[in-house]
Amino acid sequence: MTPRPERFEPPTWRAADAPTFAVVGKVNMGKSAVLATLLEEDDDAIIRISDEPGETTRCQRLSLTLDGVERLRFIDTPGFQQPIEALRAIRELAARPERGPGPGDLARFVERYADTETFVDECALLAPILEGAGVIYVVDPCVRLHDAFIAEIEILRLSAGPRLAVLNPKGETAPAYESAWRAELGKAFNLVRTFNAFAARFDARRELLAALNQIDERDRDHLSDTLERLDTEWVQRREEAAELIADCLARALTHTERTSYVDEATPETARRAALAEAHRRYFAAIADLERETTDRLLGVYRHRHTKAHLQPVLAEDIDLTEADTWQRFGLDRRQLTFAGAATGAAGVGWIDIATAGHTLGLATLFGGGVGGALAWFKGDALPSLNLSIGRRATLGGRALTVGPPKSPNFAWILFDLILLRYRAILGLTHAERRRDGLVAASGSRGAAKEGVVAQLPAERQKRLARWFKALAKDVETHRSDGEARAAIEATLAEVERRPAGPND
Ligand SMILES: Nc1nc2c(ncn2[C@@H]2O[C@H](COP(=O)(O)OP(=O)(O)O)[C@@H](O)[C@H]2O)c(=O)[nH]1
Ligand SMILES: [Mg+2]
Repeated sequence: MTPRPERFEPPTWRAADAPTFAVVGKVNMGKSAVLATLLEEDDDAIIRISDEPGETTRCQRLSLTLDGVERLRFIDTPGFQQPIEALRAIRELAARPERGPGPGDLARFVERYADTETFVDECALLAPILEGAGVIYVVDPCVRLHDAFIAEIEILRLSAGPRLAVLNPKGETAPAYESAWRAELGKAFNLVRTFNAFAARFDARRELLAALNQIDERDRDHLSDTLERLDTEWVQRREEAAELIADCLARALTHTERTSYVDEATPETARRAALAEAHRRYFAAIADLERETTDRLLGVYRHRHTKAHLQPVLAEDIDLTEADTWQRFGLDRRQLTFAGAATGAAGVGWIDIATAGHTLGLATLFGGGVGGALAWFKGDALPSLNLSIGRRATLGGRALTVGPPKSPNFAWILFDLILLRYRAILGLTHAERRRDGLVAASGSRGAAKEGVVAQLPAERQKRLARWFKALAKDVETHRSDGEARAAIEATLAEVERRPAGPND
């Protein structure tokens, strides 16, 4: 007997201990995108999402892993190429044609064509289903329901396992054909759910997994347990995020830059130059810290390929005293509210900086080459950052320390900015791969303008204000403060409930 060609050996797609689902549908409906978002996989090398039809030519195994254990398995498939012809072939092969095709005829179809060059994709996508995998059928309800789709649905109806249909609307507007799709899908699927691969956040992911539980009676306990673990892991991530943010604040609020200068013939000139350099370094260090924290938060939420980039560099001639400058950033001076009310606001300069920070990101403001951040802060007309400055004489010269800012608002500005970053991170999906980096808080309006901290309960504001003060006095003793950590965590939970708007 001649050995069978390799592709005849059926691989075992189904996992012994993890419920398995084949993700099927026409090419380009967003099957891979749905899986990328559902499984939080942003790596092109692992899940390829592409406009080019037919890029996926083989089935691919992907897992939902929690605590290092595969809990659910998904098979990404190439998708249907010739559903109408395939359905005709299945009907022709039907054991009892007078009754129409039955479940056994799917196997007959694969057996007949697996060895040929015909229906290659259909055979590939049916293989895991014939092994008993459930079906997740992905369609775009913005696309008209035509005969080829009806043939796909008819083929999938013959499968024996649980079947879920997922509407992934790719268009911007309300899906034009949703009701037609739902009516047709209702005949062949246990459940129909909407899941927008480019918009789904944690709740939507959880709902889709819960839908699997509803349709898959075989594995109900396992799926319930999986959902519980998913929730636990989500809380752990928030705890980790709170720790990173607390650490960033503690470091930023106590950071200083040292410099020295020599008392030469023109000591005042030397002093100014040294001071300017120390200011520049101070702002650069804070911007780095903010960027580093944002990158680590992206990591906590499994965004391995998105980085916190700088915003586009501002024009050097920007002048915060000009009304049209404010308008350029969508700001109205009268609306400039800030947590200052609760924390004892400093002068107008502070409000200016707070707002500019929200809008542009501290990284831009401090690190973005705005003639050095000093262009923003020097001169009476412009806001002043007012860093603490220490001086002492050294051998043959003087030493200077710069930072931290004197105003208590600095902590709130930073905290607010990080919260906006956090919100933007939670709004990212793993399917929509933003290689241009996280652009949160850029030119934002609406909620971002008011910020988050201004709306915190007064009790929590007070608790955090006490912590900020304590840090400034003695960072080592107060760095890990359980209550402050809990206040940050509670704030993160609230931010998660307020989704980022389209402009945030
Ligand atoms: N706007 C938008 N585009 C999507 C969505 N899902 C997928 N796409 C795009 O549609 C194309 C095909 O997606 P892909 O997941 O590769 O489809 P597949 O062939 O079914 O796996 C890609 O260009 C995706 O970026 C979505 O929810 N919204
Ligand atoms: Mg694909």
